[in-house]
Amino acid sequence: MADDEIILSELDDEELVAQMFDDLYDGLKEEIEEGVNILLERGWTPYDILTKALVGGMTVVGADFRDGILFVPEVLLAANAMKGGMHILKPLLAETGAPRVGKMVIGTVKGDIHDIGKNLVSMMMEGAGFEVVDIGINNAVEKYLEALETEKPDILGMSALLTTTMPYMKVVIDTMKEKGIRDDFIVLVGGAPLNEEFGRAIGADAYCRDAAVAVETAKTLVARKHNQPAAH
Ligand code: B12
Repeated sequence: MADDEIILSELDDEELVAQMFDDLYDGLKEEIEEGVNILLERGWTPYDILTKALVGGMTVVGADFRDGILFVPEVLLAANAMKGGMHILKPLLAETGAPRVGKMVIGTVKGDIHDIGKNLVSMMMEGAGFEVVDIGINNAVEKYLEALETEKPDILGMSALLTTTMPYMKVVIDTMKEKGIRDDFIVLVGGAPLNEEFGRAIGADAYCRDAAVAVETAKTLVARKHNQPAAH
């Protein structure tokens, strides 16, 4: 091993990102953290590292999981390595010092434990100046309602990665309607199996395909909400 050990800092940017894809695939958390730090030292923006090195690598993992080449334990290791990298980037992304533009409560729906995408959205929203309250994974409707009541956010964000859990978003929205509070909040939904049509069908304000779109959509809808005369 010692002879052919790869020294990450000796690779050029392109080779390093390719190596990080491999390391993410192999679930090597320390190597991913080292790679992230090297790219930061080389002047890469946190956003580029996140999207080009980490999310890019996770896409490869996702494809092989889908095709039955990787299994849950390996994907868990990859997810853990990804989180190590995200942990370094989080404070840097949130560092923009932008004035608070709004508040969001975000959580993954009941029955679903996928949280990487949700965490990424949280990080990017914080970086754009939003205050984010993350209520975690596997949230029943009561948890969402409780958070809306205590936190009084502008936005509710829901994440689902499984076709079996995405219908639960409608349960949450329908319950909000029953309680007469649906229109008090902007509801954004996301997750790989969703699409715009689904978002419309369940009564969300918008489906966002990635974290960058989530930030843009949130800004637009919050500005619109604040410019509206108060509801009577
Ligand atoms: C990592 C992973 C896991 C990890 C999760 C670790 C973790 N802490 O999150 C583990 C191994 C635990 C796991 C478990 C399972 N998984 Co899984 N998993 C994945 C995988 C490979 C990657 C997901 C990911 O993190 N992507 C990277 C992030 C950045 O992307 P993202 O989540 O899509 O998020 C972006 C957007 O969607 C959007 N977004 C996301 N959420 C939100 C929310 C809001 C409000 C907004 C605005 C935007 C937004 O912005 C994000 C950032 O850009 C996907 C494959 C895939 N292609 O998605 C399968 C996948 C989702 N899993 C799948 C399956 C089947 C499972 C299991 C049932 C496997 C099993 N047999 O046990 C279990 C289910 C456990 C459960 N009850 O939840 C299937 C789902 C199939 C389906 N159609 O339902 C997939 C698609 C793989 C496949 N093709 O078979 N999984």
